[in-house]
Amino acid sequence: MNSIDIKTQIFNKIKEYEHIIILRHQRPDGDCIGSALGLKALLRESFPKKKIYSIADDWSEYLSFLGNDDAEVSIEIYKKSLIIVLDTATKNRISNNNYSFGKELIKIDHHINVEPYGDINYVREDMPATAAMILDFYDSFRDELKMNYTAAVCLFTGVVTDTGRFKYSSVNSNTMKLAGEMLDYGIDIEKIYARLYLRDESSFKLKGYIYNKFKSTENGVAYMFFSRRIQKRFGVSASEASALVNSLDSIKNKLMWIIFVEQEDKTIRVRLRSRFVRVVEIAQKYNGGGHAQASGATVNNKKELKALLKEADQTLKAFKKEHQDLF
Ligand SMILES: [Mn+2]
Repeated sequence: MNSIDIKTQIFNKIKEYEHIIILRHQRPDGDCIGSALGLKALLRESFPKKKIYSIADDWSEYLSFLGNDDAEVSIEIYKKSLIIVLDTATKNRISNNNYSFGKELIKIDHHINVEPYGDINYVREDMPATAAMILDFYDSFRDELKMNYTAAVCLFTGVVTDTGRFKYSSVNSNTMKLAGEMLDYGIDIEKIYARLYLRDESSFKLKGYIYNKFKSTENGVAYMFFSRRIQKRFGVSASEASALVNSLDSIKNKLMWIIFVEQEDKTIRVRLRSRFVRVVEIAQKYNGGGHAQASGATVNNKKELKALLKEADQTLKAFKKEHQDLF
């Protein structure tokens, strides 16, 4: 089915239901909360009589400027609701265990479609952000949908965070045009960026440590391991340490960069990023997945960490051989 047909199908479902519950993934990022609260605001503005909720088990404090989730509702409500799950590749990552009580479920996502768990699955791997998909959805039905300030802040934030501020090749003119249009709703870019990109001093000290201490494999995978001890020494949480993955994103000849963060339970969370070369297949082998060039994984010990690193190195070696024009 082409995308306009799926979008029409989704829009018809939205019109049909009185209750709509919007869900997202665990450990939410800017695109996740931005697209969820953005869609909620868009639908509430457009259909004031409908009951539209966003309900989740966890939250990210730095994104609280986007608004709030709603309180949990009864299972009776779930049973008559349309559930829309955003930005979530697999069922087990949905930040709400009640999703299965919904009457129908729509998956809207831009991660690699390993698990089409919805009654309707609208998955666009070519889109840089779920928020960009919501903006495009709005664009398709703009005669009937009403944008407002809250939705604009949320959707703009979703696009900005998942595109690294419009930096990745999946950004196209439509992404830019629609994100740009959000400025007409009075959003303040300087404030949004201050919320998103200012870091505590401790993060900068740790960044300095990364610049000094990162290592490289033979074929140019830059990487860093953060033990619990280092996290304590710099006074940063595991998620703050993970957020520093892109500190390694602009080193010549290092087309892949990886941050390993030891968790409290001793497992090691892995964030893989790259220019040009795919990393998702590596992540999939280590309990992970995501996007072609931005993925997450988990390894259980140092031995698995080394195996993953070796695989990344070999992938990069093969890639470099085939694409000498890029160097
Ligand atoms: Mn996303």
